[in-house]
Amino acid sequence: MSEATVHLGSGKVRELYALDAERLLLVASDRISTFDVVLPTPIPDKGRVLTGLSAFWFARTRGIAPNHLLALRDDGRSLECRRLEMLPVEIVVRGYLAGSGWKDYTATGQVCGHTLPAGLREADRLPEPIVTPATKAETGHDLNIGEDEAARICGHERYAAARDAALDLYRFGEEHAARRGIIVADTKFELGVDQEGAVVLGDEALTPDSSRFWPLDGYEPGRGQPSFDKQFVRDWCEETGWDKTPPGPELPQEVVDGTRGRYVEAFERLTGLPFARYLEDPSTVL
Ligand code: Q0N
Repeated sequence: MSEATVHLGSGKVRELYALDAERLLLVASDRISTFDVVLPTPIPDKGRVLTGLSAFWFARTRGIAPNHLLALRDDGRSLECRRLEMLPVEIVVRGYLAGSGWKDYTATGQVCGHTLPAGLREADRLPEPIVTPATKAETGHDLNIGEDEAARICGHERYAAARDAALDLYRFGEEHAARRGIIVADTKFELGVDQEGAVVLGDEALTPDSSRFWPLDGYEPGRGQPSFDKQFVRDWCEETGWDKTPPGPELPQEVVDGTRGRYVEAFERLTGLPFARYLEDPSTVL
């Protein structure tokens, strides 16, 4: 990495640096988290898979919404990005009934203020995708809020632009992925505002870390679906009897290898490119 690169912060699995007044560097590590805990064992190339997928989507969705991508670095795990003023809410789009959405629906028939038809089963596809904004709570956990509250926080016009962009991006990604055997059950977008006041897509987009990916093969509503990428890790962690508080367990080699294979498979299915070609020349995804 270059000269005066200032570290701005760490996410669970990514690092953020300032390059200059206008540009940031987002670096994806090979760390993996499960049940909200970062495990001590990395998954080789996971950061490259996520960065390559984000860059792929950014390049293909420019016409749907502008995004912060300036350059994909030759290391395959770093994105140079435009600095934005980030909106203080995350935009979650859900096309299927899973996770907290399914929980809320069973209790109230609603998901974050959206009334849904009666009789839906766990993992069912929704009649239309819905937007369920969230804020970062003090604990670092996401707190679901209504769209009305998100509009008050962001400003009504900015929120409407962010919501419309998020819905269009999800519809594009979900359709593309389904044709390649992956269900994008839901996904989280982070958007910001640029110097000209335009609402711009930031962060990562439509990756397995920011989304729920399910294999289309074997999809069966009425039960929880296996995670496309993390199921081996979750299953193995459950078998060990780990109580899901830090520190997490070291993963055995077969779980590391199986999980790396799933990330690479997601990359190859979605991009249509051999991952080996990405490693030789990351710009092949652009
Ligand atoms: C920004 N976050 C939260 C890396 C990701 N383009 C941007 N301009 C200004 N700020 C941000 C971005 C972006 N993307 C986004 N923090 C600052 C997500 N981070 C968490 C840490 O890991």
